[in-house]
Amino acid sequence: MSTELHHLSNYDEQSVPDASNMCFGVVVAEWNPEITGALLDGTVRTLEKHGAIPENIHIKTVPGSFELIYGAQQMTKNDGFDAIIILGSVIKGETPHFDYICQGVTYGIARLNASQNIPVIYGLLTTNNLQQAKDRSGGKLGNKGDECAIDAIKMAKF
Ligand code: RBF
Repeated sequence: MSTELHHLSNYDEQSVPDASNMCFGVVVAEWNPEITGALLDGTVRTLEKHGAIPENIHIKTVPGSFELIYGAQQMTKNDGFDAIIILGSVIKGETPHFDYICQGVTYGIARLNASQNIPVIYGLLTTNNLQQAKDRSGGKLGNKGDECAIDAIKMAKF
């Protein structure tokens, strides 16, 4: 669920499996680095909080959110990963690019989930402005990166 009131870092810790034997791939977009860096911090911190060891968290960057599809697809070829997380931030501008990029990434990641054997967790912030992105990357609504880490652990266990 993603509503304005949903706090992204609140979850039931008891419901989260132990991640100490799990291996994760994380693909991060370089656009809006202040936001995606904060998403990555939240993701790594939360994976480690639940037992993941740093050597088992493999991070790659891609130029922009559209490239998250290719980055994630390449990671699905690695049998060693239990889950993959994509992290990006698309902020609405004055051209229709926002809609095209958001739809493209959403469709691309959905396709990977339906066609590959590794869950790909969707950590794409799609916001109308920078403040909304800050609110969801460690601000007043928590950190989408925390949520993605929890979802990745749960889906790895699934
Ligand atoms: N990538 C992002 O991750 N976030 C953005 O907000 C974003 N805005 C873009 C706006 C325009 C007008 C263009 C042309 C690209 C934008 N991109 C953005 C980059 C896009 O995801 C991709 O890296 C490039 O289009 C190259 O394939």
